[in-house]
Amino acid sequence: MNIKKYLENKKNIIDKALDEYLPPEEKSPSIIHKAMRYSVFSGGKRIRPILTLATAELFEKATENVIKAACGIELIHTFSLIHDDLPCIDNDDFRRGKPSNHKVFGEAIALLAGDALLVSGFDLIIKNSEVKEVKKHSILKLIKEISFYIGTENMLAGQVEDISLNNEDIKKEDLIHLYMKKTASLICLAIRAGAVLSGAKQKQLKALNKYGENIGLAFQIIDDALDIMQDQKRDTKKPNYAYIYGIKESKCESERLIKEAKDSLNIFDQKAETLRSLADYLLTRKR
Ligand code: GRG
Repeated sequence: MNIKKYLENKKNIIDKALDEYLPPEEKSPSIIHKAMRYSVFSGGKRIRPILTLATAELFEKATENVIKAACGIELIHTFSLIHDDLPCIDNDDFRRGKPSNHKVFGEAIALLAGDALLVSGFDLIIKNSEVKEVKKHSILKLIKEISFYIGTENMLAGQVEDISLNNEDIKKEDLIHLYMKKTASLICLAIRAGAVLSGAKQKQLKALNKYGENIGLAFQIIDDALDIMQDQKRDTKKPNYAYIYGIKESKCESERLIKEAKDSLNIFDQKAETLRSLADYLLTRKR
């Protein structure tokens, strides 16, 4: 399959839907809607919502069945990036090569824009219950999962570890633990969302979870390698796999994880070809 075309096509669908779901900039209070839209439309790859759509396709479900939940997850992702860049956390002036939200709107509005995106993310997921074919109990299950995957046992825990640990004294197992929480959690959740809303069985959910954990971990290791290769001014104290173990080892480890991710899809046979291609694409991405 032509994965580049697939990604482009899905990204267009997601961008259009996000534009429709988010309040217009002019709507009062205009400044917050401007700040939300600034970060949502500043060049994100939409990997997470694409994974939700691709997982629904695995179960032969239409995009309409999951698009609101997929976009909700992208809003939650955007919220986490805005807060991550704040001076009190990572203090990053740039995101995706553009001034970060607080550099454009100031810290207070950036903080509130993040909060608003988190709330809007949940709101969109709840609105996914308006789709007739989707069972109401699967929406409840998904909301429960989201609170778990982004909460203090997962993504939030990862962020706490990220600001508490540094390259000098971190053990490999702790670094992997941090990445599972900080990055793999939300990626896993995006896949689970597609599966839960499509009525996946326990065995299928388990296999997809394994796929999600492995691509999520590989995603962060690749992200670290890209950071080392592309950002000379990065913070060298911040936990980074490629900084500690080198680019070659990062490549080997991410390839191993992607293979493991694809192997966990064996129960789906040929139906999982898109998810396998998406996993392979992560190894070749340049941003
Ligand atoms: C979840 C309640 C709650 C709080 C969030 C701030 C925070 C706590 C977490 C931040 C976690 C974080 C920034 C993880 C980094 C993950 C990562 C590799 C992001 C980049 O993902 P891409 O490349 O981004 O998919 P694009 O730019 O394509 O959207």
